[in-house]
Amino acid sequence: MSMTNANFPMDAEGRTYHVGIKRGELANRVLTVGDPARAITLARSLDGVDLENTPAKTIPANLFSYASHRGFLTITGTYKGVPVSIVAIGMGISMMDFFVRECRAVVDGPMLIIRLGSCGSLSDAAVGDICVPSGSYLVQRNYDFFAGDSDNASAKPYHLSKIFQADPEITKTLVKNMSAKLGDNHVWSGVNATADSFYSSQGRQDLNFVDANQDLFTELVEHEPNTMTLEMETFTLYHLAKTSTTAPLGQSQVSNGESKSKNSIRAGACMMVFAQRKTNAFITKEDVVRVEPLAGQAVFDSLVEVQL
Ligand code: DUR
Repeated sequence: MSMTNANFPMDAEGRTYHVGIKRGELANRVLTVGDPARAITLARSLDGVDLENTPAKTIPANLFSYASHRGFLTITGTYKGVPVSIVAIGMGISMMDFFVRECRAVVDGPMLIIRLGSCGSLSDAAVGDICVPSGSYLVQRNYDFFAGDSDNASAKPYHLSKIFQADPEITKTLVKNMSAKLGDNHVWSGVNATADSFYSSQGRQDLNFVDANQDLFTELVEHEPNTMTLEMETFTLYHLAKTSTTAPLGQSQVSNGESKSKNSIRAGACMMVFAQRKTNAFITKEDVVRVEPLAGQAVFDSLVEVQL
């Protein structure tokens, strides 16, 4: 595929460089996940799917879908009559950045984006429970600390950012709808920490590397006592929602000398606890199969309930 415009590459059809979608293929309301298999499972809850004749792991034939060459999968249909998309993005803050920016570029008007992911739990939330973070900060390896120079005596091995907030209405709606599907005692509120590694910056011990992360959990709780979850994407979603402008594509956000205050993206997130970091328990396949579709329906219910 040949691209034009090095600043924001698109092909002749108007497809973005990595997610590969073009105008008209994505709804204003988007559920994003990591795993493409999860996207396909959740697509079974969309309108008009012939469940009997659609084998598991197969994208329902009545829905639009596009798999990009960089591993993004987009599925678009309707839920309770309202247009929605599901986008699987893989893992990590870079993939979230590709997804949010490229989707924003091909959709007109305001957008609602909700992530349904998995996480490690630092609170009492058990494997299979759902956490709905009202905010997220970033845990970033301080690369300079590991340079081996002598001038890092006072530096910390991990940077902890400020907290960026989810959209409060989306968070509230998610908690309500998750509780309806899974029961109040399986739904948790608090703050998420997004890490730039599954390993070092999530406090996992790996003797093959110098990670200086033995005290990381204590530092996270000192930074934010409500720290509940660790994962790898949500901070970037909340951060980009907060910095989204209302300027149409190609128009400067500061065209009149003032930055626009109203954001065009409102975001929320929820995650299934896969790893209980205090007890070291890990989720079973049966629990994933049970929780995933219910959590997906709660997200779709929230996406269509909140006004654009
Ligand atoms: N994840 C974590 N940490 C965990 C469990 C799940 O980062 O302990 C999420 C984020 C990432 C993927 O997308 O799952 C890594 O397995």
